[in-house]
Amino acid sequence: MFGLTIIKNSPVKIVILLIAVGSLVMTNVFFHFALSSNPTQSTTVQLRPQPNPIKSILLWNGSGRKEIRAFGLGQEAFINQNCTFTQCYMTDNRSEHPIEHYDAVVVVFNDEFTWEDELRMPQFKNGRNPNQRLVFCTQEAPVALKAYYNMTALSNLFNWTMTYRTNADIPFIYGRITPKAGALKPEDIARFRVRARRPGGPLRNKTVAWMVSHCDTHSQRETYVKELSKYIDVDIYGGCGNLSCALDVLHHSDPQCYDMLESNYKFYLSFENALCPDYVTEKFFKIMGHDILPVVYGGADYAKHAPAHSFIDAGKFKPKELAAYLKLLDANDTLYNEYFWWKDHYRVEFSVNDMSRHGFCDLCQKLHEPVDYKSYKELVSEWGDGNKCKPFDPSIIS
Ligand SMILES: *[C@@H]1O[C@H](CO)[C@@H](O)[C@H](O)[C@H]1NC(C)=O
Ligand SMILES: *[C@@H]1O[C@H](CO)[C@@H](O)[C@H](O)[C@H]1NC(C)=O
Ligand SMILES: *[C@@H]1O[C@H](CO)[C@@H](O)[C@H](O)[C@H]1NC(C)=O
Ligand SMILES: *[C@@H]1O[C@H](CO)[C@@H](O)[C@H](O)[C@H]1NC(C)=O
Ligand SMILES: *[C@@H]1O[C@H](CO)[C@@H](O)[C@H](O)[C@H]1NC(C)=O
Ligand SMILES: *[C@@H]1O[C@H](CO)[C@@H](O)[C@H](O)[C@H]1NC(C)=O
Ligand SMILES: *[C@@H]1O[C@H](CO)[C@@H](O)[C@H](O)[C@H]1NC(C)=O
Ligand SMILES: CC(=O)N[C@H]1CO[C@H](CO)[C@@H](O)[C@@H]1O
Repeated sequence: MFGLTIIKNSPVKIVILLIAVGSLVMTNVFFHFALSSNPTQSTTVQLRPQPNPIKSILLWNGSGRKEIRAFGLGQEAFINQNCTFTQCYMTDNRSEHPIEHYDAVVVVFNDEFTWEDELRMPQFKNGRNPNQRLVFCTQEAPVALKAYYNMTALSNLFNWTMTYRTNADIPFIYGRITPKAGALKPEDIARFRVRARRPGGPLRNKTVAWMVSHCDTHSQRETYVKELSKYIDVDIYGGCGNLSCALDVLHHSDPQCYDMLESNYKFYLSFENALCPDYVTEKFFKIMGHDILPVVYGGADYAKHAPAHSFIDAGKFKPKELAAYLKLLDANDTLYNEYFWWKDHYRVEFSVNDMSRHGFCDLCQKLHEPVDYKSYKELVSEWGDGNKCKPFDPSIIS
């Protein structure tokens, strides 16, 4: 858990707060006019101040990254993305207003930033605006960030987290698998599983595929796969193997690659590069969106992210046992097909657009909730040296 400080409001503080909030509401209303280029609209709003003034968000950095860029900027982005709350305005232009002006400042943390400017934290020359939220935003695992940031130096700075963690203030997750029509009852699930056993489905004569570009990882998935491939054929695509399916394979974004996988292979290795709590990425969700059975290896509790009996957890097997189990499923369509029982009853979201839309729509909504003071005393215990990522367990291959 993060060191969490909720500032309790004494009655006197509440009065001060109300005055502060009141004046801020006015400032925001006028800021709203400033944004509007339509003079008649400004006049109307001036006479009838809106109950929900526009909340302003500064994207401090990272606006060039695809998972951020996918959302867009301005207020139009919130409207075009069909957010429930559209009364927000987002910019990545640090010169538009002094930093303390914004209701939220989003700082993106990433391990692919190369310029010093991308890694630099905002400076508050005029002091912090006590009502402003500084948002720690990342989709990376702590072990990836460690080399780039000194998390110890980021104490008492951030108010909210926007990450893939289940305890994030604003969920920024790689995908979601949701029932199409309400929760399913256990008896429905049992019935669907029996029905899924029927023969059919594509005839595929290859077993295991893996697309991978990072060959030396914290999770040492490569060690597991090396052992696994002694017992079953594993076709490796991308930078770490000798197969390739499209130029774009490194970015896992070419749809043709997925069509190729789907028509040739029965299993796909959705192996994460780090074994960290809740860290389950598009490597899993994207495969769940296709007709191929994922074998997972990661630090998340996958049962929280996907229906029962919809994936195979490599962490529960030694490589040799896993190979034997995959061969059993390969030889028995009844058993293999059962893993697809859920397909007609759930919707899978896995795209960068979905991730971005949910994240920023939720951020806007949360900015409209009553002010609840919160700040992270430290980030080290979750995102720095104290992170809960597990090292590779060598006993799994012995
Ligand atoms: C928003 O809704 C409109 C109308 O239903 C639809 O055409 C559009 O694709 C939606 N946009 C997104 C990003 O979902
Ligand atoms: C950023 O905002 C400043 C001040 O409004 C403006 O002069 C400048 O042109 C903007 N930059 C971009 C890239 O839009
Ligand atoms: C990280 O920041 C802390 C606190 O500001 C400082 O004491 C420490 O020396 C820094 N560590 C490194 C490696 O720079
Ligand atoms: C696998 O199927 C492909 C066509 O789908 C076929 O060309 C190939 O010969 C088959 N390989 C084996 C070993 O059966
Ligand atoms: C790819 O590598 C594997 C083992 O490393 C080898 O058995 C296989 O023949 C290679 N395939 C090609 C097409 O070079
Ligand atoms: C496949 O597995 C099912 C369920 O365990 C079993 O009833 C069936 O006999 C198996 N089929 C073959 C061909 O082994
Ligand atoms: C955000 O965190 C800062 C630093 O801890 C704090 O001073 C400020 O009151 C917090 N603001 C909100 C709205 O929680
Ligand atoms: C990667 C990225 O988007 N970096 C941006 C961080 O924010 C500054 C200020 O808006 C931009 O100049 C960088 O390009």
